[in-house]
Amino acid sequence: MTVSTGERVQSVLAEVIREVTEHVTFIGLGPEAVERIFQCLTFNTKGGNLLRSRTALDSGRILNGHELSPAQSEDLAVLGCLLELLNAAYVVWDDIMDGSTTRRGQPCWYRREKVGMMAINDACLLRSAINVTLKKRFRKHPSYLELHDMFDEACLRTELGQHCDLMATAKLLELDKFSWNQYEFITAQKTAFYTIYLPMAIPLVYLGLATAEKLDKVYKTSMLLGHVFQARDDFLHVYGDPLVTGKVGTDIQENKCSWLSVWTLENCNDEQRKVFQRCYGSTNEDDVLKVKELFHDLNVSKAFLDWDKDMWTKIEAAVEELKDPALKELHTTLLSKYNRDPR
Ligand code: GPP
Ligand code: MG
Ligand code: MG
Ligand code: MG
Repeated sequence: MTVSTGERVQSVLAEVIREVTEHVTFIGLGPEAVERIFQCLTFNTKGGNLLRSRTALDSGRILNGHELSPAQSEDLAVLGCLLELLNAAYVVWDDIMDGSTTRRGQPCWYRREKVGMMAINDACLLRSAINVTLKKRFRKHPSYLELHDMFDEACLRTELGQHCDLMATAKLLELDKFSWNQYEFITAQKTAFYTIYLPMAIPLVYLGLATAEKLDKVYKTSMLLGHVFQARDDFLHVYGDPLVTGKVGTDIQENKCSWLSVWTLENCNDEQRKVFQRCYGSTNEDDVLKVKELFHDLNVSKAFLDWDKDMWTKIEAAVEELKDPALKELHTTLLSKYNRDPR
């Protein structure tokens, strides 16, 4: 019976979670506290699409000429799971910061009974679980230090992106400072680095195949795809069906520097700008409706879908230009994991 990448990652994730709970038991945590950590690790890594971990394992296979030893395959699945733990930590924190209510069709972790603000520490633990596993599994591996550095760098980048994202929420970044440059910085740091770049760069480093040139090529295409990935997320916050996305959007209320807000500010007339300035970033339902009406009047959704199509063509062209056959296949496989159509 063949096991799909998703199934493989899922079973390795269960093993990683078991090892982490074993480690905290060894430190001296009591059974109730250990059980609570187990619940937190399990709940917050469940129900997603495992895109990052599946990509890490598939990328490793492609880069190694479709042949991985059982140990390599296990290691790459573990490294993929560490990306899921990183994502889980950031999503738990992000939902608190964004005042979100649901995630993957369920109440956000911090909104669950007997969790509340304990979720902040839970997210710290989700992130620490990465280091526990790295040390346990990779301490003797030649790439250990570099892998450690990559996770550290990803944390810094993501937190810097989130910092700029939250500057808008806190209204420390005025609407007249919203720009495509600002938006591109946010998407590159808060999303592209850990979501797109790491799942391809980590297997390169783990397999000892990374060169500055290869990493640079992967970085450039990752920034493009990560930008589209985040822009689609912004689009779906307003135009997506929560039953499909699993989350109710709060970008308008939270004054986000999103694709839709930057485009609107660039394309509205003076009257419309006044409405936008008055209503954007407000939790009042009428204000939110006025912003949505404005999006409708400006046909923002069409502008977005046209932009998305153009970007996709640009990304395919960038992939086509890659000379290294393994890197090209790596990217083609990655693109096939994303829908051409964002809706
Ligand atoms: C996604 O932003 C970005 C993250 C999950 C990174 C969070 C970083 C921290 C340092 C906490 P988003 O708010 O657009 O995602 P979503 O729409 O899924 O809430
Ligand atoms: Mg956010
Ligand atoms: Mg959010
Ligand atoms: Mg979002």
